[in-house]
Amino acid sequence: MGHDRRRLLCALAASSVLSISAAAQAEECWKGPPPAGITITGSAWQEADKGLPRHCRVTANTASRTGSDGRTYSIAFEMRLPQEWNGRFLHQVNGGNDGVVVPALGDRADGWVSGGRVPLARGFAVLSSDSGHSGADPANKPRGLAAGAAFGLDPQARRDYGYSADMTLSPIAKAMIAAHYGRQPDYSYMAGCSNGGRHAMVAASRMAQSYDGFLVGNPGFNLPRAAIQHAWDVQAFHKIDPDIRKSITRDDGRLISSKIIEACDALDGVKDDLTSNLAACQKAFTFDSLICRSGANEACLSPAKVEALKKVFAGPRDSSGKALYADWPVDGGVGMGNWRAWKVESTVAPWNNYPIIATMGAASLGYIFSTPPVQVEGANDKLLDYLLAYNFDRDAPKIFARAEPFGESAMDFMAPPDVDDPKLTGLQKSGHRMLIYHGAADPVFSINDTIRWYEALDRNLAGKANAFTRLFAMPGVTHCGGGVGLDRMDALSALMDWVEKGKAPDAITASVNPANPDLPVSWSKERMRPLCPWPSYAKYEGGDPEKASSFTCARP
Ligand SMILES: [Ca+2]
Repeated sequence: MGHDRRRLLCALAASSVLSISAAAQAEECWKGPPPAGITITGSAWQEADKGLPRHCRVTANTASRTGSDGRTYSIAFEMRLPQEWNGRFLHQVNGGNDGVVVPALGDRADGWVSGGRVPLARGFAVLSSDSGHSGADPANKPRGLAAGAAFGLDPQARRDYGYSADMTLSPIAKAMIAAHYGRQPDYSYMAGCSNGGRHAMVAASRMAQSYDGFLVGNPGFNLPRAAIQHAWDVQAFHKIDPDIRKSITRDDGRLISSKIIEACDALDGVKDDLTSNLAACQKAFTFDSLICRSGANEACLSPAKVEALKKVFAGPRDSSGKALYADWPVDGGVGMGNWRAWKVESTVAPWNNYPIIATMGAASLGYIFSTPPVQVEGANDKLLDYLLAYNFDRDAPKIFARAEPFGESAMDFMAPPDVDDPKLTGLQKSGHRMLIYHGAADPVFSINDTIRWYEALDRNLAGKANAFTRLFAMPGVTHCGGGVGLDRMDALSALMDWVEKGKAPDAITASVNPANPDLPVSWSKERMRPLCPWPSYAKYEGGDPEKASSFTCARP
């Protein structure tokens, strides 16, 4: 005990020395000692630049330890504390396998869900972390493309990635805000997309009292189950062509999208290349309509391609027919945006390391989501081989398995604890709010899974879920943006109005990203649409079809 205490004091003294020497070269912005257990590794004023305000950037870490795999772990994080503070705290939760301290801006740099201005620029104090492991750990380098998932060999690193790092950092960030500004934040938010959406949804279940509002994008709340889909997809597409990149070509992707639009476009009242009435579209389109009829070989697909697509969209099952993840809806964005990148071919940085991004899922599935871990070799062909050999009877149950030293299964540490029977008791009691958005053409996390989760929640709450949790489907939009849809909005302000003014979001106005190469040339760059709370959709009522005011949120 005494020894540990001396070590802590030494560490504090060392960090003070560091602070003083840092002050000599750059203008020091962190005053006073760090909260207990925190090592400040840097602190400097960042002058206003590129739309960001003058702010104090503090880099730090906590919970340093040696893992059961002999590697060194800590939870590394940064806080950006604007000089002109708006009194709010935003905990930014990040995507992929984490492992990197993404700059604490509060949103992607383009501010796609915060009105084009990142929360830091709007005056929020922002926290971002690596969730307890470093993807750049040199010891993992020999694992190649699987290096970023190798932390799955350590039980605590798994737990930190799943939920524990967020729980550790939340009070620390609030204490640092109080120390820096002299008072606690008036309001606290958590926001992220993809795995970040998962972080926020898990936090809404495990620590609802810690945040007034949760902004949840394309949530991978069933991430281990969704990773099984990668194996399912790869096996289906491999049957079309062993070079999966050629299985569904770019032209095929465009054809699938245009045929779905053709079948479903008018179901929302207007032909505008948007299939907003998602429920009706499922009945109006069949993949069989894509099959080449006798003699035709253009603007159609081979029976083998259609079989594979039907299999992929039905979702993975074991040999007894039990669903292992979810099915997928058809929507006008399918085949466009980042759909092919996730399913069959990735060409855009940073994912172009992988032939398809699904192979990143292979490393996660083996190292992080299987118990005991499967040490998948990190060359592209090895990752593919693992997915091709994945056995849905033998391997899929490993996401539910517990075996010492892994006391929690992947579903235990990755999913909200009440995932299969959601009640969100803590969130409901706290009076806090959750706003979820999800691209209808997301190829990674099926919006059907999110819809089913939301409908189960609503049933459990006798139709009152929308009092504190709302889900907004984004027609045509793929994984966290892109596709044939409107993927720019200010969901953050919608959530703030709900939390701070009690004004529930009955619709969120979305606009287009003018740089999106997949948008039809006929669309006005000024096009706007309401995004509607599920189960309603944007129905055309008449007037200028480029204007949001020509639509209402209607029940199917
Ligand atoms: Ca339409």
